[in-house]
Amino acid sequence: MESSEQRIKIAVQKTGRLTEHSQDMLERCGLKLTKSKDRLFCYGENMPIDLLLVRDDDIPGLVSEDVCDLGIVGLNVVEEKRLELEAEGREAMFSQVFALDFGHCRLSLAAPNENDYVDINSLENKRIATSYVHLLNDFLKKNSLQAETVYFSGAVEIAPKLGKADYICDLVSTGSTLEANGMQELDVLLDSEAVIIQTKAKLSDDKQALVSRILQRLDGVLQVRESKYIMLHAPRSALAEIRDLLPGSGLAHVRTLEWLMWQMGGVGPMIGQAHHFLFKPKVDVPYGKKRYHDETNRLYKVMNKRLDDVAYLAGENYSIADIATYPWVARFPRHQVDLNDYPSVKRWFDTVSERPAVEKGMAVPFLN
Ligand code: PRT
Ligand code: ZN
Repeated sequence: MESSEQRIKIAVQKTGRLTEHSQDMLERCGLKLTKSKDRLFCYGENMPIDLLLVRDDDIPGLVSEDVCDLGIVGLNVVEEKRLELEAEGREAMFSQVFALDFGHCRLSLAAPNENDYVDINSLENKRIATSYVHLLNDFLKKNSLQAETVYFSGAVEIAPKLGKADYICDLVSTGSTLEANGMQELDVLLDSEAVIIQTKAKLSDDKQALVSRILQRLDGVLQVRESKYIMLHAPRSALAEIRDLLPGSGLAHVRTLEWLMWQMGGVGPMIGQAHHFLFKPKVDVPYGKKRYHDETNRLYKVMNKRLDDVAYLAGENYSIADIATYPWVARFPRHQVDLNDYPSVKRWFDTVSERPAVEKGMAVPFLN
């Protein structure tokens, strides 16, 4: 049997936002895991690799102190630890290997909706609540700003309400926590996602070979994920553009999916029925005509209201939600809607119609 020194130890979050993804990625690398009874470890059954299940904040330290060889943790935590060690005059004994494309969030400055923030200079002499003291101080120092950092270990968003701070500096992903607390995001200090870090301590040749193998497999898992986009029959060169159409995280992601689902559950099926009853029907069914014509108009009302406020369905950017909805709206004569009754839909329709790719797509002959 191998001694525990020959096994690779990877520190991963015990319970939290990164837990499931971290284990999932390692399992995709072919690692079969069993949890220990005390739930502090996962043993690799088919490879000499074990997971140490810990609080995310402890991960950079465990890797730095060579208790673990690798760690999976948010870049926000890694950078905070690196700056903390630096402040103590110590070097971080870990290096960041690569990003893992999950756990996306950003460390942002935010304030209650009524604020007089213009730019970062507005922070001068203000109080800022955060759990990320080192990252915030580093940002202030780099911008030659004087401000008071107020440490909060959690629930940073309530600091202004408690009168403890003017601004906050906290992680944001969808933005809904800020919204629910009547706050707005002002500036981004750091874009973060889960990363894998490796100890700087020298490993035995066997261990280093194993570490290299696992890193190589992780990289492979990431590439397979990318190739899923390519399976949409899109060339690799179009990847970035496709990602913009279906944003991978944050509020834009949620809104895009919401409006795409709205198209799939409402526009497609209901307007499809309207066409069935209204356009060259084989049998005249007044009930069906009225039911689906009314429903179509209701959907147009929803769409018009949305487009009163934003340029495109998902927000300020063109997305897959517009691409999915546009061809239905383009058949407005078939479902007997006058676009002039819905001015914002008309404005959106005209804008989208002018896109060269849309023109090209709509020029493909339509056969019914
Ligand atoms: O117990 P332990 O210390 O391990 O867990 P934890 O509570 O410190 O961490 P956890 O599980 O909340 O987050 C782990 C890591 O996930 C973080 O270090 C980030 O790298 C990443 N991550 C991604 C996030 C978020 N998104 C996130 N939205 N971490 C925290 N949040 C919080 C944020 O602090 C705020 O309170 O969620 C709220 C905002 O979310 P939205 O979606 O409303 O904007
Ligand atoms: Zn934590």
